[in-house]
Amino acid sequence: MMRLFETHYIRDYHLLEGLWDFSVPDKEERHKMPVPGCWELTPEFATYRGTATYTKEIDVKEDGNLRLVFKGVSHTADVYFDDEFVVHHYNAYTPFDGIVKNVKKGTHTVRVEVDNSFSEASALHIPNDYFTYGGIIRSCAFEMLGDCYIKNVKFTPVYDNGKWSGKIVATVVNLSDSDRTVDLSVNLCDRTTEFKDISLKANETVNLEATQDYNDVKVWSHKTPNLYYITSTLYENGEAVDDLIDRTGFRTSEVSGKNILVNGESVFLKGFNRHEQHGSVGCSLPVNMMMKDIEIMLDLGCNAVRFSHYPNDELFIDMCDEHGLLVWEENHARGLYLPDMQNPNFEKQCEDCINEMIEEHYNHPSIIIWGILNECASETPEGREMYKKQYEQIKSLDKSRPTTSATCRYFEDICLDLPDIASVNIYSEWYYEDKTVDGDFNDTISWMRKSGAENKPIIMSEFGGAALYGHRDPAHSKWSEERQADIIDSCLELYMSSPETAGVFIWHFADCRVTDEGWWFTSRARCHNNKGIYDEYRRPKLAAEVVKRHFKK
Ligand code: ADA
Repeated sequence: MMRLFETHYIRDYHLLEGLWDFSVPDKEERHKMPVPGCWELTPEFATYRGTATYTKEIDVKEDGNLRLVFKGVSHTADVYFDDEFVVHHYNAYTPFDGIVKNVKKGTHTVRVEVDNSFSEASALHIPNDYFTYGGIIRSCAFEMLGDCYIKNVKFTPVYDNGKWSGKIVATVVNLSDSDRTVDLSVNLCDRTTEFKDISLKANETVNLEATQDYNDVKVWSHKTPNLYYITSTLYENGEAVDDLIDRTGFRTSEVSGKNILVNGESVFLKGFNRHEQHGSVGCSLPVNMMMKDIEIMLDLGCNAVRFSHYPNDELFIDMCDEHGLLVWEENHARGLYLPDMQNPNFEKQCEDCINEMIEEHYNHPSIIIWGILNECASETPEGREMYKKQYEQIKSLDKSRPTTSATCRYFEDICLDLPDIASVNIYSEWYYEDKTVDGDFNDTISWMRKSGAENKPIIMSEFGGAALYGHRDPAHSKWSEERQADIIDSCLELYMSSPETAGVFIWHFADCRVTDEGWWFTSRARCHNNKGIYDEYRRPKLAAEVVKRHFKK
């Protein structure tokens, strides 16, 4: 399942989910591997890190151009069609596609060479405080296209003087070697926007732009998550040849002084950091498990969620759209020091990640904040240049959402002036035993207010402590559920009542598997980050009730 709704009625579209043939180098044996899925679920590959080959036969019913779409392959993919190379992609958490022209009717083979190993070639997936799984972890499909097709339609809602309008940017592609003339209609809400007589040269891609007024619009907000379909249809000689259906909402997201505004109203963000991971299925969650996470968050009184630390499966964003959870989505980078950021592949891999994230997730009303570079080298001049470049890149792609980055470079960060929102991760009473929640908070806020975040919203983007599920101790010792509940209680009590904060994101929703090497191995019991308010199977720890008490207040 790619999305929670039909995306095409005209385009011939086939999911590639199910069992694929799977093999690893130097082993004769072939396996069947579920797609989407992580190979770590198969006992033989529970700890396998390296390359693997996935193959699947497909039946093409008519001659045409074929498009392969992958929502996530962890972490590097080389895709072949009948042994011919189609596309290379890096990053487990962003989608990509590849086109094979003039495919003949009949049986063909799709092969994906997958690699999840760590090396200099991979600047973002490194041994880290979460696990880089292996496999085709998200949905994939093939589509049959005619000569021209609709690549993307992006909608930006605008609210001005009591009226809604919107900007439409549509991308149309001519795959053929001859010039073409097509028409495009984009239907949204009560209006159809027509683009007539679009001239496409051979193999040309064009962007079309229009603004449109909309009447009788029901706004999207976390309280009223009203959604609308954007139905785009492409015509050639009067005949409908392609379509693309997406979903959006009418809402604005901005900052004003120390506040975050959704549709002009100040909102205090209450939520969790969430890794896309589950004890039973790794990083490839089926719809029911994603939905359970949403239900738990809503039950606790959350109105927001931060995707730590990478773009999520779009199915989960669809659910956030439907249930009114406000989303902070960020590019993929966690805890990188300057030498990590100086990896020759780092800048390009970040740039690709931002492009793919914004291009693909642009229309989701739930996404109200774009984030970058969690806990990276924001204390260095070289790091600052990279932060700056990434914020600029985001603004060049989308001016309709504020930006942020979560820092832990206390008293040293030199990047707080760059984003629209300043965010800080503090682990008072956990890593810093000598610091009280109060003292730590006051010092941190007054430093931020003097260092670039004078008059902008501040989000407490991470805080918490570890507890081993089921470990109860009347003495409230560290690693007990009681101690974790105490830390969460004092943090929420203070952060949620302070006029200085615009939101809180608890670290974190559920325990997650981490890399079992180096520092992660020695500091993370069970090779898990145990600061989840739930364990990796979503069993609640004592702190869940504490969160609910504060969030529902
Ligand atoms: C950091 C980081 C998280 C996690 C957390 C922790 O703040 O952003 O990914 O590693 O620390 O548990 O220490």
